[in-house]
Amino acid sequence: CYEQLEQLKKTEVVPLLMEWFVQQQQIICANPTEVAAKLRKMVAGGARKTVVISDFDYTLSRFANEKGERLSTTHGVFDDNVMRLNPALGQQFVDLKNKYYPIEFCPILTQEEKIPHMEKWWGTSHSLIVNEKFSKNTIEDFVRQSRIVFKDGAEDFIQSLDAHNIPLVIFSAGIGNIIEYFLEQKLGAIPRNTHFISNMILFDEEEKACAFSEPLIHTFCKNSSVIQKETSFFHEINGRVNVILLGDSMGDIHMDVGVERDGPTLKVGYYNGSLDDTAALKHYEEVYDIVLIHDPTLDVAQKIVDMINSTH
Ligand code: MG7
Ligand code: MG
Repeated sequence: CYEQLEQLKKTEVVPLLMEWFVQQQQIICANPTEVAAKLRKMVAGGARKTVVISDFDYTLSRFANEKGERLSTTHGVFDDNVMRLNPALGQQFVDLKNKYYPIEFCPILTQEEKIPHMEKWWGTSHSLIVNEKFSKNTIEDFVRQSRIVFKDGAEDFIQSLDAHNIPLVIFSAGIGNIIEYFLEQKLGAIPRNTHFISNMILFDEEEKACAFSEPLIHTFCKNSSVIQKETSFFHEINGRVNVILLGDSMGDIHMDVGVERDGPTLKVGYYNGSLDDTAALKHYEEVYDIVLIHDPTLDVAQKIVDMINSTH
């Protein structure tokens, strides 16, 4: 009975957070009862039972700057920098993007129809990188000069997860090395709690790009099929039954399926599309527990994590 009372006290903070959600215009929560139930379980479990699985491009990183100009994805780092150094090659990257980006977000094609195109896009783009034998140093420089920008509060969010020993799995169909270099440049080092499931550029002994890791991860295969269970961090997330999932695309909603457990996944989705596209927005509301409209911050995820931490 005493224990039950303690649990109850801990979960008393949930209604306060729910109230805050309701007050924020950019937050849509289609089923508040379900969200509150998930949050209560997460608060009761505490930091020890929690893992954060997050996308990187346009989730931890910003979609647009204050002027509304689109910022860069991890792959986009090559479009911009190569255009500057070798316009003919740069144009090839840009042509690929102009051809395949509309297919990725086409509302008519099914995922099955899109997959071969995505494989072609990633495959061609990775071949260009490998054929050019970019060096590790050059790529680090590209990242330094890139238009990848952290969302407001992302640094603090990552550091606070580390401080509370909550693992952060960055699950990205982008390029993992670019994320690593970006974190090193912004945070000084990669926090111990942070792990990557992504496409990694492999370097030869002269530190020149020579291949990409397998299996290839594109937008529509971000699920257990590409997660290697033997990865060293898997023991670390074992027993962490409560998942906070952060994403911005429809391809991000199954990032938790590789983790075996019976706890809840709270899905927080950034919607970067047009507000006029009511069908797309509705779809986001159906698949994500909490939808954040054009939100350039990590405030919501931070508040959830703070709440989980504060009660233990
Ligand atoms: N994305 C995927 N590829 C490319 C590329 O070659 N260039 C650019 N600019 N973007 C690319 O993080 C995954 C996101 O990265 C984009 C091969 C896709 O739009 C994908 O959603
Ligand atoms: Mg993304």
